[in-house]
Amino acid sequence: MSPTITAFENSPDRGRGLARDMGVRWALEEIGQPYDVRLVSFSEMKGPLHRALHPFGQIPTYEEGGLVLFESGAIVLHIAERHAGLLPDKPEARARALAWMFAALSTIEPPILDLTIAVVVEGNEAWYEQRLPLVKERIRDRLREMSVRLGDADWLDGHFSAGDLMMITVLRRLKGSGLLDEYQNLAAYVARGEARPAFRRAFDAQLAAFAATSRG
Ligand code: GTB
Repeated sequence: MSPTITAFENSPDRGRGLARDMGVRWALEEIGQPYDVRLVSFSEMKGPLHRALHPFGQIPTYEEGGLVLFESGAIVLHIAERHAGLLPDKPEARARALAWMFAALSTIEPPILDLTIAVVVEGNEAWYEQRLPLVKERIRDRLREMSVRLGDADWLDGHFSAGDLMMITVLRRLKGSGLLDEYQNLAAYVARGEARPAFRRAFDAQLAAFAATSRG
């Protein structure tokens, strides 16, 4: 039986593949696992049926037989652990790929989320213009470090892994800020991920869902 994931019925990213179902879709496409998508509205997300799947009333969720998961990182890890292709077989390389997954979510993503919050929520505050450069500088600090580590490699640790998938998914949220383009090798790294056929399929699927729901 195919797993079912949830995604926004009408994504605020307008089909740019920036919501967190994108990484899950990409992981499923990488391993060739067909999946169903249930689109949920904001009010459904906060209702009891969805909260039974997701304690915080968010997307994505993942249902597979009796298993229900939330948190995109945990879902990608679950998928990667059960299918070949997203995690190396050798224990040490596998541990390093997991470290990059965690680095994406707990080291790189927080300052990026700060920027989203600053722009979306704090734009009218008197101190917004003063704070924005500080928020951006914290992102630059991390990008600089990532850029040095990646160097001229294609992927973070040899072959493409769930670590790259998570990292690229997180870095894509900087699209539109111009920050990623300040680090040529990181911009190329993200473009390399986006060029993968599995990414394209996942992206096209979420875009088609957005187009269908926003049409009428
Ligand atoms: N840590 C959780 C995970 O990784 O799964 C976070 C899940 C989460 O933040 N989900 C968001 C959500 O459900 C959607 S993806 N929000 C509704 C709510 O909390 O009430 C975040 C997101 C939203 C919009 C854009 N965008 O417009 O570009 C990008 C990302």
